[in-house]
Amino acid sequence: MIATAGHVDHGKSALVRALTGMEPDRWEEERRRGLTIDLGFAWTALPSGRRLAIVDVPGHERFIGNMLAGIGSVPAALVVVAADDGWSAQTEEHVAVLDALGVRHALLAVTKADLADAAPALADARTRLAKTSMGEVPGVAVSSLTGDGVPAVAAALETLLATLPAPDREAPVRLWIDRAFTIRGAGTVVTGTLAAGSVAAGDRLRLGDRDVVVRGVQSLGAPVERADATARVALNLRGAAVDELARGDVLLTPGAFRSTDVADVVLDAEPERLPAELVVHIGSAAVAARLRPLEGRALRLRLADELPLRVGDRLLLRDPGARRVLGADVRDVDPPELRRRGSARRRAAELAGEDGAGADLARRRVIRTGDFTAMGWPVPDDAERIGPWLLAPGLTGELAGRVPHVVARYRQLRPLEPGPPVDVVRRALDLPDAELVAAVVRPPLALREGRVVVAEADLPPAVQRSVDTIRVRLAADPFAAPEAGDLVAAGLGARELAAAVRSGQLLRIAEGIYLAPGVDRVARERLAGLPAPFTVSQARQAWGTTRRVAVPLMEWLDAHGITLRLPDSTRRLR
Ligand SMILES: Nc1nc2c(ncn2[C@@H]2O[C@H](COP(=O)(O)OP(=O)(O)OP(=O)(O)O)[C@@H](O)[C@H]2O)c(=O)[nH]1
Ligand SMILES: [Mg+2]
Repeated sequence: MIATAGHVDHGKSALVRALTGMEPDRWEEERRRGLTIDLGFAWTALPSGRRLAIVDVPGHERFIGNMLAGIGSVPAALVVVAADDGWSAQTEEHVAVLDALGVRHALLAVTKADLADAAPALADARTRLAKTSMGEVPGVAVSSLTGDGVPAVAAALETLLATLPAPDREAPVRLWIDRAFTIRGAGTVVTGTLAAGSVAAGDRLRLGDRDVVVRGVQSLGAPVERADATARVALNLRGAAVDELARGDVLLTPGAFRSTDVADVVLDAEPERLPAELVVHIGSAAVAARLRPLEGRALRLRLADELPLRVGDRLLLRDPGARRVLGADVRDVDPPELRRRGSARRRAAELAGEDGAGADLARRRVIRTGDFTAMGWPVPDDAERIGPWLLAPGLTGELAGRVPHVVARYRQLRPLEPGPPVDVVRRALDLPDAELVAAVVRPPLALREGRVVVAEADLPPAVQRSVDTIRVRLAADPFAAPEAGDLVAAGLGARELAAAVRSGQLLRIAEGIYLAPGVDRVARERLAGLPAPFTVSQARQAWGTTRRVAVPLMEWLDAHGITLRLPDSTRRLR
């Protein structure tokens, strides 16, 4: 694929006609006025059999918007200069656009060689082009009127196409629509330049907030099963009416892109003076944006409409008033807010950094892998993956190191509980998903019954069985602490009981009195039903237990600040 560029009336359309035999000026008005207004599309087979599609753009300054929409996804340019007129205003403007877009492949055609000596225009244009992203560009003199030089242009195009980098056909599709129309019997059809990926009938694509289905694909005027980049494609769509579609809309591989209305970019060169607003061009889209200069070449763009931008995208920023264009690279499509003093400068320094995906992931700490790749980042080799999550390298180790402190602090504040609930730990570590907590809990900590507990003493099976039996009984009757004889009979000596307490399964109220963790809540609930103050005896009755348990439990509740002992030894809840 190639797109024309050049000043009005310099013979772009005539050359396209001479090369392809097709009429790029589709509109009656264009043909009547001899002026291209909108984009034209033509194609041909070159002598080698290789097929070439051409997007023909208008040269008139009034139609620069159409020119930008046509050039947006095309990797190479056919720069046209008329021998009798030479380098002109829109040659300059179009070449500035190509330069800002970073187009690296181009052919220069000096037309109307039948009217004037082409050599001076050729030499001058090549010198000027050499200073742009296109560098040393081959040049051919041609007359579309006589046909002289047309085969040389075709041969030069052949050579140029052979040097284009191979497009990534595995890439997700982002097809910028340049036309939408209906065909009787087929329905809605859109066209665009497929710069990467491939499209086939039956594909489901995303259009704004809905899905559409590709019913059929055409490329270069003929139906195809599948079109691979780079290609001109026409897609017959199900799920969208033509009046809901316009140039600048975009069809996307579902889930592969995220839309954003803010992006941090880096300009090619430090700008002298920037307007407060300009127009952002990408693909066939043009969206107004407000600028926030950060520092140096870094800017933040706030878009009037969302665009499915990716890191690494090339943007053309246009100041329509000054007829000036700037090229910019997208460096972040989900940038952090800049609230603190000096944060704009720090951000600019981050954006200038070259370490890309790794640095970005380090800043984000944790993100869904799909969201990270949808922003355009490759997954760094050393990133950690947990389920759908991507973690910055080394983060799990750092978090695992923090968990013991979180648990210790929680147990200090709530000594009656075996350990913090998982969600408490999740929040303390600022993680988005409880699943991630499990990955950073390391021995002697363990997850038990939705909490992070100290599991240093995983009990021997026989002891665990005895403890389980006691816990079952305590679940039925929370204040029925086992008798000393029962404990001995169950094989639970001082060592085993201490281990059960450490593992968070039993609570030691006093010498020989063991209850289940959480008993403090039940005890308090029952006491809340008593008129205050109450006696130990009333508490004992409320708990349905004996003095052997009630007296030490009452003191334990005093000691843990749940009850308050009054001078006459009655209590009330704190
Ligand atoms: N003598 C001569 N005339 C040419 C040649 N190429 C184009 N023309 C004439 O120049 C005029 C403009 O040609 P177009 O091909 O329409 O120019 P364009 O660059 O497409 O113009 P816009 O699309 O409006 O920017 C027409 O009248 C053509 O017939 C050529 O090689 N020799
Ligand atoms: Mg034209």
